[in-house]
Amino acid sequence: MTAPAAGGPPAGAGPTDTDWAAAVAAVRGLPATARVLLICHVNPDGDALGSMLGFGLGLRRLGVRQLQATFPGPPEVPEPFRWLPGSDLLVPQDDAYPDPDLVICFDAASESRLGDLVDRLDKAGTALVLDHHASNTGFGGIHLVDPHAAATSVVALGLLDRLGVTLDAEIAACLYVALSTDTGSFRFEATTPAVHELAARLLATGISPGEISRRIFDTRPFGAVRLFGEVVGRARLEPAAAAGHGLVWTYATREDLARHHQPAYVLEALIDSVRCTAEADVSCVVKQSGDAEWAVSLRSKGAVDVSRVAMALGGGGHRFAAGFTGWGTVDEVVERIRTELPGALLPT
Ligand SMILES: [Mn+2]
Repeated sequence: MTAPAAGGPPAGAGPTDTDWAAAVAAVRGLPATARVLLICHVNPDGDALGSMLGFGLGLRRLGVRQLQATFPGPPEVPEPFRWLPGSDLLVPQDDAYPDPDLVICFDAASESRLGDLVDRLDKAGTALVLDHHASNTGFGGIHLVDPHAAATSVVALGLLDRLGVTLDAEIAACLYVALSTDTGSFRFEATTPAVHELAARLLATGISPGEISRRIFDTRPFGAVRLFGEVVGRARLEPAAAAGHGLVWTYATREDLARHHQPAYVLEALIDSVRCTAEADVSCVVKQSGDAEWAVSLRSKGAVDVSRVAMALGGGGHRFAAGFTGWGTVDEVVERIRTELPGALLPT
């Protein structure tokens, strides 16, 4: 895991006036010929893509002409997000400016989430980081990291406002996708009054929350429905784990995906089908990402700080939603989680 860089944000504190001013100056000071590259984390989710593309549309409104957006790995955007306004900004990572004047990074807690794009941070004239993970390692040059923000899109809109960009329906659709995915459709603890006030601002542009929700949460191929049936059917409940708070977990292999002809992104929603288990505070989904490599998602209902578990195992995230990459067999990965759980109990 990357050590916190000197000058990184102190844990828990949001951006200062100085940080905001530096970010505004970095954008306003761009010459007309500047090349701006927007990047986000690997396996981009609604917040990563929505914040990045919504902000990109804002930059376009400000007159930035040489503008690209990209993310590490294969360039395919998960089907539920392909309609997002601003998707024409996306380029495959190999086509992204090798040495942009400004790089802006969205929703990535550490450089390890940026894959091969991490070199752009070093080669860019200025690197601006927008994020909301408390575990953010402080990489990059200018930090707008607010651990109290429900989504990176909250930070993105804060910067767009300070840049004088007028919110329109296209920008709002992107930011609404980001906000609604990271708050679990406004169900999670992070859904503060400020979140609803922000949602109201976005909805006031005329976007349709019903249509957006249907597209991103409620539309899946039938093969994904069958796949979920199998994978949820093999879930295991361990009531004694986490000092009696309980653990429920399941796993999905690449073979499971192939058998049902499904792309990996459909498994993003799997954790929601598992975490409803009443008898477990902690839920876990282990998804195969390589021969002996697994992408692990962790959720907690409040008794356990799963970001501590994830950080102990090389990942990061939020107190009640975190993840890491595990190696070995499924049983080995789950055993490591079991071992970390008692040390991650929150005070009652
Ligand atoms: Mn996020």
